[in-house]
Amino acid sequence: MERTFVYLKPNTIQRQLIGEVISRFERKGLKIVALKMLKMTMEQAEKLYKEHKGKDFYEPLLKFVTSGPIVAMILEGPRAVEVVRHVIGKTDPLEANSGTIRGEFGVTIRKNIVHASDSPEHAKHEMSIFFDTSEIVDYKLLLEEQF
Ligand code: FUP
Repeated sequence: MERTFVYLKPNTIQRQLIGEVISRFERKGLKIVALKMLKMTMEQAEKLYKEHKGKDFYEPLLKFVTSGPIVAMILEGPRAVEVVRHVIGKTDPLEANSGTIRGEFGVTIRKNIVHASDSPEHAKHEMSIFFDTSEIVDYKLLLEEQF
């Protein structure tokens, strides 16, 4: 089993798409093991996006992600990192396949609906920015073996 970090961006909350997006992860068979709404601090945003520091989109990106509430979660499942990246689609909603979350609901690259870790190593680091280990719930889904 693998875990990955996901958050719904401020425009997703403003567009009232929280349920719509989360239901896609549930329907895929991923298990939610941590979930909360929060306002990302500038410190959290800087840690999360440190590899983009200096790029032209860095400052507007930080301003956007700290502009309003987000919904952060940890999803668990077999190959969860890759599965979630597949479900959300490519970074630019124009390139994301229809059927993916970004392909269905996104328009611009900055406001691309949702973030998900791109490797198990990044997932561990990103989870630690937003969650204390005591906030992660260990439980079984009765239907887990169906996936
Ligand atoms: P992803 O891993 O798919 O979220 O994509 P990246 O790590 O490449 O980019 C992180 C975030 O920066 C994206 F979600 C949106 C934003 N971004 C821009 O605003 N402009 C760009 O040209 C590239 C990325």
